Formats: sequence, structure tokens, C-alpha cells
Amino acid sequence: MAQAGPHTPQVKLLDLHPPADDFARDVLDGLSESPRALSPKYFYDARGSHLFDRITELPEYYVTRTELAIMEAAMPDIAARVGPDASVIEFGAGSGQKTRRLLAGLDAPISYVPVEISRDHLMSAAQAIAEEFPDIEVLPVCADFTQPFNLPQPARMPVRNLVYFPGSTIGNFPKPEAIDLLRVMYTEAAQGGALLIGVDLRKDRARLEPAYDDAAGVTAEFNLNLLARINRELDADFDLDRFRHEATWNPDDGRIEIRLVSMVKQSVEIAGRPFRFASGETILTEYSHKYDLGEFASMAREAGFAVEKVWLDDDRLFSIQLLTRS
Ligand code: AVI
Repeated sequence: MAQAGPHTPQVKLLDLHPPADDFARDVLDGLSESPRALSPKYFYDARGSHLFDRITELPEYYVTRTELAIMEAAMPDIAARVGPDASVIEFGAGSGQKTRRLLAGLDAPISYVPVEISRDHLMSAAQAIAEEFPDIEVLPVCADFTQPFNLPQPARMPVRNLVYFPGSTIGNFPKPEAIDLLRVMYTEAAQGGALLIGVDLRKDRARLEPAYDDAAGVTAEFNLNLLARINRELDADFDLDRFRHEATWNPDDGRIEIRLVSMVKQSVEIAGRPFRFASGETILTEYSHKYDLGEFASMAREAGFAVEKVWLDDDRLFSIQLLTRS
């Protein structure tokens, strides 16, 4: 966590004590299912987070740079539509460029409320933002944002809440869960509030698959790190050379599906329990849904939102959308 110096604004944590993940239980259960599956939330240990940062800079991974470019061009319009004295509630602790661009570009936002389950990550990100934006009250909340939660009260009353969910992370949730999450955002936006969300769009297989299976092998390493993490934390003996990364576009369900494929018939031991893999057997590790604009608008509508404005890049790869409570 960042150390507070003599001139560093203090940020006050609202700790809602989310229940800790049970990594061991989830891994043993997920690998006992048919087909086998592991949650993508477990990608992000220290090594996985570092690998994800590298993914965002890959030439094939258009997502991050396209969203930033849209944001850059749209910022004056976003600021005009949101208006002055908003409270920005970010789902996830963003200390990245997008959050900074938003806070710098809005008209005098009064508070910034990052909501994140990892306390350490939350506090270091919140402290960094507080140092950079001394005029914005930073009020971190430690909570599981998939469930409704209480918001802290800023010292000054905001005109409206702006929930912020960039990166197309919404795409990593199965569709019914994505709609449930939009409903939580609707609740947190409160009366008169809005949601600013990054949504990746449907496009050709030829563009999508390399974005999730890059030539340098960083996404493969990111996926395989999940097995390395199980080895490190759960006393397991996965041989990483006997599994390979696979990313395939499923046009029917509109999603990239990421798996680990056992390259041989093999047995692996995890916390004393044997797991037998046939040659070619897979472990599903992630979905990354891509939506068309009409499909996402109807999901938003199911959660109570109306689409006020969509900003796109020239190639229509990605969208930033402003949804308002209807
Ligand atoms: C975090 N999330 C939006 C990424 C995505 O594009 O679905 C995760 C990712 N997985 C592999 N590459 C990127």
C-alpha cells in the first residue's frame, strides 16, 4: 500500500467485509464438474495481473487502446452530458489511465468511490488517485460489487452518481449474470444517476481470435498461470508443458471461449486428490462476450437502463455507452 506522506490526503475505507474467496474449494469443485471449469476471477494473482497489463499492450489486443482513444475523443461530450458535481462510483479499483482521464475530464467531480474486493489493491489504487486529484474526495469501499452495497456519504452532496465500468469486463460474465450486475449498477446509480460502460463489439473471427491468442504467447502464459497458481497455492503438480492454451470464437453465443487443453492422458494431484485428464480434455477458464449494439441495449433495458449515447471508434471495434435510469 502507498505510504502517506505529510501532504498526502488520507482516504477513509468503508470496509463491508466481503467473504473471502475459497480458492481451494472452487478449484476442487470446478475441476470435478463436467465439463471442467475454473473461474476467470482467479487469473489475477500478482503474476496474472502483471501478465494482463502486458496483454493490454499487445498489438493484437485492440480492446484497451481502442477504448482509450474513444474516451479521449468523447470526453468533452461525456462531461457535458454528466454535468458538474457528480460522484464517480467505479466497479473495480481503477488506478489506470481510463479512470484518470475520466476524473480529469469531468466537470468538477466531487467524489470518487472505487469498489473492490481486494483490500490491498483497493487502498493502493485509491491512495494514488487521492494524491493525483486532491480536490476530489476519495472514498474506497471494500465489497463484492456483484451484490448491492451501501455507498459512503461524500462531505458534499453530489448532483448525480455516475457508475463507471470500463474495459468490457461485463463481457466476462455469463449473460444472465451480466444482467444481474447491470441491475446492481442501476441500484447504485440511484435516482437521476447513470452508467458509463465499455462494451466490446461483435466482429470477425480473424480479428477476435488473435486478440486472445497472440503471437508472443502472453495470453497463453496468462491462461497457464492459473495452473501455476494452483501449483503454488494448493500443493498441486500440474505440468505446464502438458497443457496448451486455446481461444475460439463461438459465433452462436457471441463469445470468445478460453480453455486449457490437456495434450496427453495424464493424472494430476491437487491437495492430495487425484484428477485424471484424457488427451484433448479441456478446462474452461473464461468467456469474453462481444455484443452488437441492439443486443446490449436490450440487456440494459432488462436492468432498467435506457441507452442515452454510444461512442464508437471509426472501425466500430468497441463502444463506450452512457446508460441512464429510465
Ligand atoms: C478483463 N477482460 C475484459 C479481458 C477480456 O478481454 O475479456 C480479459 C482477457 N482475457 C484474455 N485476454 C484478456
